[in-house]
Amino acid sequence: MTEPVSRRALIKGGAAAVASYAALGRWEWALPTVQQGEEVVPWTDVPPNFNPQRALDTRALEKSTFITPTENFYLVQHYGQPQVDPATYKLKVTGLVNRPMELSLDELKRRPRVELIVGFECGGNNPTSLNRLAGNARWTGTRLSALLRDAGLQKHAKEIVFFGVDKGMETVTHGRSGPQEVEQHFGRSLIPEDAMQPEVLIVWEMNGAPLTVSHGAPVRLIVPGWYGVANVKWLNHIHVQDTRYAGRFMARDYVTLKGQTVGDQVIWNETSVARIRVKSMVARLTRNGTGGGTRYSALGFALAGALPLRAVEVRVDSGPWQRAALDRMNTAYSWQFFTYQWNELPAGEHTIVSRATDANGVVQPEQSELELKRTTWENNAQFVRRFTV
Ligand SMILES: Nc1nc2c(c(=O)[nH]1)N[C@H]1C(S)=C(S)[C@@H](COP(=O)(O)O)O[C@H]1N2
Ligand SMILES: [Mo]
Repeated sequence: MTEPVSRRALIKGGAAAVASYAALGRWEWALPTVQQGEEVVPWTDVPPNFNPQRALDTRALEKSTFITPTENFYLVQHYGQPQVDPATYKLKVTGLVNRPMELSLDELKRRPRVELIVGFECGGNNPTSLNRLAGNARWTGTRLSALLRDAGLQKHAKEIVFFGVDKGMETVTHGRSGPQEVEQHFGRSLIPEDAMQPEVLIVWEMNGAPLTVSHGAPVRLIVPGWYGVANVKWLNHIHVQDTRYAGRFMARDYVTLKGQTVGDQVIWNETSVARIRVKSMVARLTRNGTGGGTRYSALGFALAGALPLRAVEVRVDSGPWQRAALDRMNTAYSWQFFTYQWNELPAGEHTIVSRATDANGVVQPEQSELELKRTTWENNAQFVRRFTV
């Protein structure tokens, strides 16, 4: 049996990985584009009116790259996209810190610069949207851990809350006080242990250019290994407190309801969407040649949170699971590209599916294994694709 990967090992891996990326300097490594003589086999499971605008979309994928171009990176925001003036922008650090801070964009940019390729998906990504709410980009910024060290977390600090500039009116009903109408900013929180991981970044660049308004300009948080909701855009306030933050996006929205069987009992657990659950999908299928000499090639991506991947396997029709090859351009927090090639395939309708296994041995489940999960968040089910040859 395999030992669970320890947090300690992850911290060390994380720090080393962050350092070595900078040295590599080969970010825009293009995905193996469709080779000469190779043609894309279209999926037959794409709804006819499907809008292929975003991200790792099935039809757009032939042109996709390991790094998702910024204009193709999916977008999610709950209160619209605020315009923030970079000249007057300030990042505030308040609450249980010894030295409260207020940093201008220039002051932030003078801090040690770190680049990291990070892939993530929306916690609401699922097969009905063809799992297209995922992307992989190169982010440039500075470490949150160093900033929090400079601010000096007090001993009784238990929660770091990250607020965006964007806000909306929310009706909050708790206990007997009745509905309360209040204006709230987009907010998400991390416990100090998670916030102090070396790979968590406050970023101002995406793919080598200043963040666009839609992706959080001038500054956003990137929490590698977590679902997209953790990556607070338009970040302008970090508040440290001694109690759990239970704002909408931690405790009323982005909450997974899932039954867990414990002995002969089912515990209905409600948990905040947090670390990415191991997942993969086949995104592109191509063929080369004709007749008996045809060669098929499947390409897909996997996400395993902050954990390394142990394996990705691919299955065609009801055949055996076969090991896919992981791409050498993958890095610790990027999405993980995989390929699988084979020859024989009779004319007709077929299916192809992949399943990833993380370093702890957790295997991506089949949809039927997620029966006790009643909310659509965190759908990491194996995604069966259909095609005809
Ligand atoms: N301030 C703010 N940050 C936010 C959100 C938001 O609504 N407001 N949406 C979150 C969600 S749910 C996701 S999936 C990611 C999407 O990031 P992207 O639009 O850059 O892809 O941003 C997260 N950060
Ligand atoms: Mo999301």
